[in-house]
Amino acid sequence: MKKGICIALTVVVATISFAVFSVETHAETHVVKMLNKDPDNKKKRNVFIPSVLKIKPGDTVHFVAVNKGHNTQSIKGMIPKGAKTWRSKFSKDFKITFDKPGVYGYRCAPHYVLGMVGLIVVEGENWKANMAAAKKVKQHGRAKKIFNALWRELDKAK
Ligand SMILES: [Cu+2]
Repeated sequence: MKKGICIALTVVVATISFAVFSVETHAETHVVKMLNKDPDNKKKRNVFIPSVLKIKPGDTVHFVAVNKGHNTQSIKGMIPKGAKTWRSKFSKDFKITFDKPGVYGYRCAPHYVLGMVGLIVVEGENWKANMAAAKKVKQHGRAKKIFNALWRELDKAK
C-alpha cells in the first residue's frame, strides 16, 4: 500500500514538474529598450533596441523605459487583422503578449517623425499575410527612411 502511494506521488510530482517546465520553455519574454541614444551608434537618437524582433506566438515583449519621454503604440494598418492595438503611457515600462502571427509596426508617439519606430514579427502560420499591407502604409518624416531599413533587415533575417 505504501509503495503504491509512493509511486502515485512520484507520478504526480513528475507531471507537475513537466508541466511547469513546458510552460517555462514555451513562452519567452523579450526586452525592447526605449532609448535616447543607440549605445552602439551615438548618432542614432530616439531608438527602440532591437528595432526588429522575431518572436513566437504566446511570447511577451517587455518595453523597458530606460530613458524618459518615450512610449510604444501600434500603427494603424500595420498589425494583422483582428490583432489588438496597444498604446503605452509615456516614460513607463509596458508588457504585451502576442498571440496572432503576423507583422506588427509600432512607434513612439513624440519621436515618430524622428524615426523612432520598430517591427515585431510573430512567427507562425501565414505570418507574412499582412506584410504587403503594412509596407503600403504611408510613413512621414524620418520614419519612412527607418521603416525602409527595417524591412530590409527583416528580409535579411529570413
Ligand atoms: Cu521616443
